[in-house]
Amino acid sequence: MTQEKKISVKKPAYLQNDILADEIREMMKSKNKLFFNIMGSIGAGKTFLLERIAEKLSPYFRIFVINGDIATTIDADRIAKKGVDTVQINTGGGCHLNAKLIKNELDKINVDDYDIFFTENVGNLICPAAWDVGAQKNIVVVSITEGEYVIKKHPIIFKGAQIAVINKCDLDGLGFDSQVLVEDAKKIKSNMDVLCTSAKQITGIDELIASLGIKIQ
Ligand SMILES: Nc1nc2c(ncn2[C@@H]2O[C@H](COP(=O)(O)OP(=O)(O)O)[C@@H](O)[C@H]2O)c(=O)[nH]1
Ligand SMILES: [Mg+2]
Repeated sequence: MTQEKKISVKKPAYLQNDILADEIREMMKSKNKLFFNIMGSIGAGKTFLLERIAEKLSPYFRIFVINGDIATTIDADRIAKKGVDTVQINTGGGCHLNAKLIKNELDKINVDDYDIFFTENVGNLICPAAWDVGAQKNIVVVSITEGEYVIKKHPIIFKGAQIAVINKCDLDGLGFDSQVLVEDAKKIKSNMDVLCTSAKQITGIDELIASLGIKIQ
C-alpha cells in the first residue's frame, strides 16, 4: 500500500526575500527610477559619501535615502541636512536590511515623488551580502584604514557588487596603501568599477556619480 504523506515545504527566507527584491527592482525600472544599495564596514565613510553625493545631486534630482542602523537616527539626520529626504530604519539587533524592510518604507511614500533612491545598509561586510534589497547596483565601501586584508577576507560581498569604493584615500601613503585594496577588488571581480575616494577632501565623488550612471545635465 502506498501511503501518501503531506509535507509542507516552507520557502526559505532567502528565496522569499529574493522574490520581493526582484519585484522592487522591476517596479523601480518600470517607473524609470534609480536605486542603489550602499554597503560597507562600520566607519568606512558610507554616510559621509552619501552626504557628498547629496550635496552634488540634490539641486538636480529628488533623492530618498533609507538608512539602516541598529539604533539612533544619526545618519538619516546627517544626510537630511543636505537637501534630500531620508528615513532611518532601526533594526534592533539585525545586521542587514532586507527587501521587506525596504518595501515597508516605499509603501509609506509616493515613489513617483523621487528620481533616485539609496540605502545605507547596516555597517558590516558579511550579512548585507546575503540579502538582496532590490537595488539596481550594489556598492561596497571600505576605507584604507581597515587594513590591507579587508577585501581579501570578505570576497562574497564584492562578488555581488558592481562598484567597490576605497574611501579615505586622503590618507594614502600615510601608513596606508590604497593600491593593494584596488588590486584585491579587481582580482575578486575583474569587471567591477573600483574607485578611490575621499569624502573628506571631496575627491573621486564625481567619478562615483558617473559610475552610478548619473549624468548632471
Ligand atoms: N580622513 C577621512 N576620514 C573620513 C572619510 N570619510 C569618512 N571619514 C571619517 O570616518 C568616520 C566615519 O564616517 P561615516 O561616514 O560615519 O562612516 P559610516 O559608518 O560608514 O557611515 C567619521 O569620523 C568621518 O569623518 C575620508 O574620506 N577621509
Ligand atoms: Mg553611516
